[in-house]
Amino acid sequence: MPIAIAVPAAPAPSASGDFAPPAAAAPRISGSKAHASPSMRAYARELGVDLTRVAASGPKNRVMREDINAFVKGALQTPAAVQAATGSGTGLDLLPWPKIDFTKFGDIERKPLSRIRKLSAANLSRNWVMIPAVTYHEDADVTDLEAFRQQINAEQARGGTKLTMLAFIIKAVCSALKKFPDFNSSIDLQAEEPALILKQYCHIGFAADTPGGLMVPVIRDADRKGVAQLAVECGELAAKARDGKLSAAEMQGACFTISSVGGLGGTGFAPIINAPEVAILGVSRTTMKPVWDGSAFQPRLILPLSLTADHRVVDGAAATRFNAHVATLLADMRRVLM
Ligand code: CAO
Repeated sequence: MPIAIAVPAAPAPSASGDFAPPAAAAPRISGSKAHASPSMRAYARELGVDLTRVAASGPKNRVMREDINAFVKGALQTPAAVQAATGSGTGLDLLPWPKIDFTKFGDIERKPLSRIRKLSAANLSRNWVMIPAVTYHEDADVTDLEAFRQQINAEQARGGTKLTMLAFIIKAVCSALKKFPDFNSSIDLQAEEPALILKQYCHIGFAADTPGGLMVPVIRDADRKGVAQLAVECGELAAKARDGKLSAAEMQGACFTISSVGGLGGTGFAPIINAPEVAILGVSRTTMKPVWDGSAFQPRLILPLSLTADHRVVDGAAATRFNAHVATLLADMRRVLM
């Protein structure tokens, strides 16, 4: 059952990502479609700005980057926004960000934020603040899966596709999303009657570490693809992300995201949900651990899974079931066929 939540009175990005400032700050261009270049449309989308509300200053009433910036600044300076930011009992009552002259304490270097980092900072902050998220931890025994993966990779060492752990995890997640459809949804709180939008498709995003910052390419219809194809597509998309060649379309439409830091390390972490998705799976490094089998400790390869889920959509029992199911599938991938 969707739970209605109190949204601050201040202009804030909504669950759907649209920036909805009060009417006073919003010069709507009545009856006309905003005139803007594709890059300005992309910029407005990233910030959640409705372009029809932005006053255009460019030639032929074209919306410029400065117009979008001015709009956002104006919206943040409305009395409602200031009131919420400064503490009225209705907002977050946050202290202003500390303004510190660090040179008082020693030498510093000022490094500008990359474009990706600026954009992801805005999205991550919104998602962190607006989603009541809880992280659930589970261990998956991937001893047999890793042995199988190594065997297949050894067999096709010359020229074949290298199967990655990530590709198997995507496969298992697709299967779990079919069994637990609420995890493949988005919450619509803007409608008169709040509802869940259940998706009949299964596009999976995965976090890719790039020199410019975090990017999330999306594998379309991952549920219809085999592990080898998923491994190939992950490799291609991750390479494109690192080369800065991902198109906007290749980063859109994900139903669920996987953030795997397993190749780097980690024993567990709490990933931030990539709104409007309702859950994200964090994957850390496999380690050999002693597992009690009822009569003796056995060395088993354990993969830590950390599922962060939106508590408005899925409660703890459902999240734990989902996580446990993914772990069961990874322990015996034959179950994906069931
Ligand atoms: N445990 C142990 N080893 C693992 C592992 C795990 N869970 N996952 C991968 N590895 C190993 C792989 O087996 C590989 O070793 P071999 O070459 O010997 O087989 C090695 O780590 C490197 O793997 P990889 O990183 O090239 O490939 P991947 O499929 O694991 O990951 C990608 C691809 C794109 C997810 C990864 O490159 C990446 O960018 N990870 C970081 C994601 C990130 O930043 N997340 C945080 C976002 S904020 O929430």
